[in-house]
Amino acid sequence: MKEINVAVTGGAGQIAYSLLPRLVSGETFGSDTKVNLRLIEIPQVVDKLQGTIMELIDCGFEQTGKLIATSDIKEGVKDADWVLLVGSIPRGIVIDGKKIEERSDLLKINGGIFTDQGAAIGELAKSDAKVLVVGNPANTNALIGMNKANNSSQQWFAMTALDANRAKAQLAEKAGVEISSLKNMVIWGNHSPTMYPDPYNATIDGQSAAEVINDSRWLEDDYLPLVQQRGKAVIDARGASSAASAANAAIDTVKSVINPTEEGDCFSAAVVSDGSYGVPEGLIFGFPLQTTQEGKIEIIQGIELNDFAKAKIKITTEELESERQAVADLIS
Ligand code: NAX
Repeated sequence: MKEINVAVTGGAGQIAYSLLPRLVSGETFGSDTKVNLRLIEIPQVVDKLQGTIMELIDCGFEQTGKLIATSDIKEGVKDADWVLLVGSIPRGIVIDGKKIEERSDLLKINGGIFTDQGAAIGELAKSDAKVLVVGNPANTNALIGMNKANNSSQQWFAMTALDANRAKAQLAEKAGVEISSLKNMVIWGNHSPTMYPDPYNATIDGQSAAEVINDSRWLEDDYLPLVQQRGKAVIDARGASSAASAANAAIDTVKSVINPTEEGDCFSAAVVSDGSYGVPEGLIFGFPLQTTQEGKIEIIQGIELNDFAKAKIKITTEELESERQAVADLIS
């Protein structure tokens, strides 16, 4: 069997609980690959991971390799092929008597975490390591981590696959078609309520989803907020944020990166902008991506954007620019 090393931060959190079994079951990396898993947590929580490890052993998957729990990020990411940065400090937490509600404060606090993690990954993870940031604010955490890693042969992604899955599901329901009919779902920009889920370029059985649905009022006034606010709707209904669907989206992203993209389809994730579609260079931005037969990740070019799309992409770009500004001292 082949062997790979996968590091996961936030290993005791609720997303990790759904994610970890699927990483070591053969489903994600293939039945011919043994997965050595390093679970990383803050020191106050790291002991709890022993329980998680017991459960993973009790699953009895033959693809499960060595299982380690640590609060030392360097030990966790050493020789990692994949690093899934799931852990972060949530909005609303009280630190030094102050409730953290402002996005700018959240950016700074998490920025501190992602500088150390980025530096350790750049130095110690494999030279071709792939890094997926799930912890929010995901795009800007990835920006900080990637800059601190300063290792251009590694590749950083921020997760927008959950948004893409939500966006597909809503279109499929409205059009009354199977979810498998939906292709080319692009989430442009930030993983935040400014994201632009693109119904014009998404296709239903090869035809523009917007044309099939043929209801621009619904698409522009109802559909966008439905997708953009879906995370909040789950919290309101469940009393906790999306976990199983977030874990599923992380698995989808890993699979999309390691397997060639089907002809006529794309996958959604945020990667560093090279200036494509006029997006300022260096931002971690949600683009349409494909994995080539040779395993290269490319931003798909030539997608047409109508005026509505351009206006929405401008808003999410401006938000990411202002986030970059807020953490300028962490990425210089
Ligand atoms: P939980 O609060 O259940 O778990 C987070 C875990 O991270 C905790 O166990 C905590 O101890 C750990 N942690 C904090 N700082 C750490 C550090 N420096 N090193 C290692 N571990 C650390 O949150 P959960 O529901 O699992 O969500 C995790 C993150 O995903 C949150 O930031 C959340 O906002 C984000 N999400 C991102 C999504 C996306 O699509 N990109 C969707 C789902 C989710 O909201």
